[in-house]
Amino acid sequence: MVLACSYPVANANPCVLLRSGLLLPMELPVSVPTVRYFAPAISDPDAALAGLDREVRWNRTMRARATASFGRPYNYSGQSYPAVAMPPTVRSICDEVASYAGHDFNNCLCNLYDTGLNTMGFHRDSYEELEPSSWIAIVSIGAPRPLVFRGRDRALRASYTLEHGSLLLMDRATQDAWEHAVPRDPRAGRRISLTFRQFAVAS
Ligand SMILES: O=C(O)CCC(=O)C(=O)O
Repeated sequence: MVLACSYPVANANPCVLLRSGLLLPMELPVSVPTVRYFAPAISDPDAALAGLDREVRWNRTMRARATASFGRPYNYSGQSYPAVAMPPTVRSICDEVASYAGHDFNNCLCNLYDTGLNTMGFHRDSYEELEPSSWIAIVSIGAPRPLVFRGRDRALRASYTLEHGSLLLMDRATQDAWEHAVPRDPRAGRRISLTFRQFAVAS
């Protein structure tokens, strides 16, 4: 069973840690999610946190965590979020992420995890309305939290600790083969994630 994957430098020498303690290079036939992890990625994550705290008004309808959506309208988890222009901090993070992804994004869903008791359950992100070759980008600000992936057969697991100022890119193949979640972690502190998506223009 895969316990963790690590990308010490983005895309370089990725390896997986097996329960036996063996660290295997990725060239061996072990299945891991097709993600790219960059840490650090955001130039000033402390300033980003202060900016988000000033500029974001949180929707607290959901029990698991607070949310906010910017950019084009978005229907998410039973909620309809109207079009709202990206505030300056979100816009500037979006521009930084675009330089990693190689394309712009037209929606950002922000999640506020006040404590480690706030979670996101296992799910797959839909590409139905997204540009098929676009990335889904997760920026993390604040306390580190693991993002756990589980394969369709539920046997394979992989986990990435998302650090303050990090960026994780997922593609369509990731969503086809894996579910992901942010599990409960009572020791974790406050965290904000920003998930950027590129919706197809006509959608
Ligand atoms: O908060 C996170 O890092 C997870 C975000 C996520 O899974 C999503 O927006 O689909």
